[in-house]
Amino acid sequence: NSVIYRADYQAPAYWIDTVDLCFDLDPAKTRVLNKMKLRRNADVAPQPLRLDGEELNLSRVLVNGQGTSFKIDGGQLVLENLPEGDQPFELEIFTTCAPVKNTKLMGLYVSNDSFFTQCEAEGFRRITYFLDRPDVMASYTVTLRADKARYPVLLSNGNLVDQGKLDDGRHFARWVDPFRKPSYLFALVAGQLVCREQRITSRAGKEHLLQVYVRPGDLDKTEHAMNALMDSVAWDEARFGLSLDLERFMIVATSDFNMGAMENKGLNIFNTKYVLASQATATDTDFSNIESVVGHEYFHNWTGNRVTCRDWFQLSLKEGLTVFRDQEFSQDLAGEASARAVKRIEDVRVLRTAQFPEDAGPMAHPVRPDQYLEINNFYTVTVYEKGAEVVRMMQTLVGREGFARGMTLYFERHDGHAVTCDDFAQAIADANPGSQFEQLLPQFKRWYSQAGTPRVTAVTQYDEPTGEYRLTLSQSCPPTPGQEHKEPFVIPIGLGLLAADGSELTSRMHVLTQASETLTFPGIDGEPVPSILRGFSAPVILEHAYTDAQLLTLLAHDTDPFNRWEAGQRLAVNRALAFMGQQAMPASDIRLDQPYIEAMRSILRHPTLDSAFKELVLTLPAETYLGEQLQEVDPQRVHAVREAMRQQLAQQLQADWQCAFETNSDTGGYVPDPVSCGRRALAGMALTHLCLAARSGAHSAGPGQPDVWPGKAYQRFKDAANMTDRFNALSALVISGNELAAPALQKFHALFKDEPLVLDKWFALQAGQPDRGGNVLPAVKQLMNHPDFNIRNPNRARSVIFSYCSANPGAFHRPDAAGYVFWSERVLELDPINPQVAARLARALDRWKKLVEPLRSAAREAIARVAAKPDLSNDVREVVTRALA
Ligand code: DPP
Ligand code: ZN
Repeated sequence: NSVIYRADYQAPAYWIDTVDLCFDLDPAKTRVLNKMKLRRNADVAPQPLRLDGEELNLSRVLVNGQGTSFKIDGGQLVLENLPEGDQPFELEIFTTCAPVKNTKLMGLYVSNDSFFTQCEAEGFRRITYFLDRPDVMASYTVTLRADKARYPVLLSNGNLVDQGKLDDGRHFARWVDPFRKPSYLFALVAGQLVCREQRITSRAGKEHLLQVYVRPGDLDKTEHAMNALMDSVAWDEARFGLSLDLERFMIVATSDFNMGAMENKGLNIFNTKYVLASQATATDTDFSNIESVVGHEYFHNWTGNRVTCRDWFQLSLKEGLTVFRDQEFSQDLAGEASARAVKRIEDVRVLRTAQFPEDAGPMAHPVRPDQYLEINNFYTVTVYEKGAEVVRMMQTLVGREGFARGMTLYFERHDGHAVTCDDFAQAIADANPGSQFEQLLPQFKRWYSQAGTPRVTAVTQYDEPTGEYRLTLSQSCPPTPGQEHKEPFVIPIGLGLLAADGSELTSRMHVLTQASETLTFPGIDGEPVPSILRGFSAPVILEHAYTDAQLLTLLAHDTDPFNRWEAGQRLAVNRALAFMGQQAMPASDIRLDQPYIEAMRSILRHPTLDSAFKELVLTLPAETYLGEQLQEVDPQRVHAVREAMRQQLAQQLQADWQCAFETNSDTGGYVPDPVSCGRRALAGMALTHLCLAARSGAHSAGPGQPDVWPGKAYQRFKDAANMTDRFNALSALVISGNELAAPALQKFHALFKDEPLVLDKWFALQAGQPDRGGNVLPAVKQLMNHPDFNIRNPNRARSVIFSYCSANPGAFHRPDAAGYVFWSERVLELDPINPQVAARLARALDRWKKLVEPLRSAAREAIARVAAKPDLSNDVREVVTRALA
């Protein structure tokens, strides 16, 4: 239970070459016989064998068939009297475990009377004693034995080589994985499952069997996941020349899962949320998430499984790279440039609303962390999303082809091995000899070692007489825990200059490497408008004193869709900050200026822009993003200001919203393609604003007759042919606080009471609704008493508790501190059940030091209350200790 440091890495003292596992599956007492062939690692000084184990009952240990002495030390099984010399030896370990008692959902557990496993990062040690570390790669043979009626389907990694009947109604299946793998990629599944199958022939001419396993009754919701899987196989072959290396590739869905999904070799296990979809039960967002996650896990087969991590500090080696790959996959599937841009904007929004705060808070860590207490706490937006941005910058610097060459070299060098982030960057550099990237590699790698979000400040100067335009770019990076001083980063900065009329004068990619650099553009006729950090070419905060006029020009004309959207966001941020500065002004007095309103109107009315893009531009920056722009945050004030701005947009653009709704509300037969998704999103947004406008009452008799909209929304809610339209209509009623929200919610529950993923939405919508006089917390407490609530199910816990504590700042940060008390109680309640989920929840107060008083003191007190509990998990202890440091 102490801190682990990256610098302490040592190669394992033993290698495990083969593992033969035999399971007698029983919920209360599963017996595991583990026969391994081991040998000493000749490169390491002789030492006892120490095998990891957790919550196991050990009954027998044999070395080469003979009993042996052993001891248990700190949970580890320690063997001192092993055969001398380099000869391989056989080790046989017999243990039992209790899957039904496993509420942590790590190792072997039971969900809906089926068995599942989750071994990443360190769950395999909860199944048997092992060298549970990713650099120990072994060949696995797995035999599963279980009651045939209760567990008709028995799955593990690789190929099914044998199966048959046993006595007493039991049966068995034997699986052999043709690839060596680390223990974290082991998986087994046993239960009553059905599957959708698809046979495919790859580009390389090989036959493969693809299967998606779900509970009986869910088969009609697997088509989209299967399509995504087929698209993934084809994409990785086409884009990177990486083929499926298995005869059989399986996905299995479970409703009890800590993460989104897991890339176990040949046997991906998924949260049902990222598999099951039908137009009646899943939204467009669900469909698109399924595509990304199916792609993500499939792409891990190469980036993660064939080449894996040497140690867990290298997690971003596989995660950053694989997120980058799934982002590229989704962009390529989206097709058109405008749809790609929408995906890019969505990805950046996630980075800025979730990763930037992490990088500025107590849990800030480099993409390749240097230390951890609990590795589960480092499956973070920094390792994943910022890690993906680091890979993206590499591609930007060496070009798409240069990057593909680098990937090829990476696999040539490291296939079948456990390697480091340095190895990856080196392969990209070596595949591009003489490139700027190769020269800058040591400096570039600071992206792996330095935490914190760099700030790039741009200052411009225009010399009218000579026509010379100068752009000075300076970088700095604030201190983060344990890293006071930062060296300059390599920052690719996409640049463009627009003339005052919006036409593009020039564009280029500049690579900023110094603390400060000045670029000179000669012969510019009239002061241009700079478009900086196009495409969000680096994960930095860009500071530039844009004037409103410049932002309006960029919003109207920039050829770079990202910066076009960004200009709209900056206009909104500037206004929100100004309103927040006027402490005395009640939010109800907030009035948006006409130039801004007109700019939003012209986007909304634009004849050629995609609906999806319009929806992004018209969406105000998130409350957390606004909060990050402030020195000191009053989340309720932020909420009130943002809501007031939205109310203004609703009222001032009423006719335009109506037009947007009417032109986008009928998308015909349901297809989740980018164009129709965009239209549904904009229609939904329009409906919300129309219901908000109706709330004001001021226009109730006017020609637009806004008061008819809640009724229309209710009708649409009832008649909708797909979940996206239905849920958007329901949300419009809930968000606008209309009296029809209550009957609609009731009806929604009745319609979908047997659909757990839809019920999650129902819970989340209520826990995340805008606060009206402190009504949300009591509602959340009531939801927790609802018969459908179950804190042990992570999806359900997240839908209620996280939707309130992490996603509803205006309702959570109550001056009476009742939100914080609720939070601390839930963290403490969840910790003994499922420490990973508890630790995620614990992070809801990461940014407490930024809060205004009395919130700050109240939050600190709540964190201290959690920290005071003596037997906290490492997971929660690490989070709260860092928060208080
Ligand atoms: N399941 C997680 C992911 O795929 C951990 N590998 O990212
Ligand atoms: Zn992953």
